[in-house]
Amino acid sequence: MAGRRGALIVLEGADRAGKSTQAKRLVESLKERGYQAEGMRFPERTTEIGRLVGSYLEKKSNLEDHTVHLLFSANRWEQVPLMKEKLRSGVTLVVDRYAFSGVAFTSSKKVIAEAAAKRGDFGNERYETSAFQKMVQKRYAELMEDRSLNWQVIDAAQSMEEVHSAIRQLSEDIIQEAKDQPLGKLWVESDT
Ligand code: ADP
Ligand code: FDM
Ligand code: MG
Repeated sequence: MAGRRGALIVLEGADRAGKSTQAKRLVESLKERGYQAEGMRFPERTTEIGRLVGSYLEKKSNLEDHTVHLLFSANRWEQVPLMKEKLRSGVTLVVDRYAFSGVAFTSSKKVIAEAAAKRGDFGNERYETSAFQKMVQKRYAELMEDRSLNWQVIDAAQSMEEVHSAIRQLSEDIIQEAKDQPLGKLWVESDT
């Protein structure tokens, strides 16, 4: 049956940009406006794979870099059947981080390992150092050069309300646009 699928809306950005706050508000306001919408996050720490990732992020365990990259990836793939089912049934998914975090964070590791180790932390989890976050931001900027990905950039330095209304407007537009598009092009075999 053609049409009426939900949109896949992914929020990406450096730590503390406001992604989790905005994802929650977006789901609430879309629902108030009569859309079917649900939130998701990655890593999804409640699955078996997610618990391994969570423990790594909390520095309770150490994992080899390729291994943890693939666990982040597996943690997304294990949700794909559910995501497709929801999108097909008309639910718009608001996702707090996705594969772009996978690329931006893993590819920052090689470059930054030494510099980051010398600097003070600004959070408790792995990757929460200013040097690392700076590198991640640079990687996001490089990823956004690929125009086919349909990125929309929102200035996260604005007030919560301003950011929210910008995201909501863009989301309503994309929900209309996505409605009649096939799901096929959202996932390809080469996705990380
Ligand atoms: P992220 O999920 O990107 O790491 P959060 O949504 O957890 O970011 O927000 C990080 C912190 O910044 C929280 O304390 C939140 O209340 C605050 N915050 C979020 N958005 C804004 C904003 N636009 N202006 C000021 N503070 C914000
Ligand atoms: N992260 C997240 C990765 O390194 N790779 C990934 O594929 C994903 C989805 O995990 F530091 C990192 C990004 C961030 C951490 O933190 C998750 P939050 O606060 O739960 O977003
Ligand atoms: Mg968050």
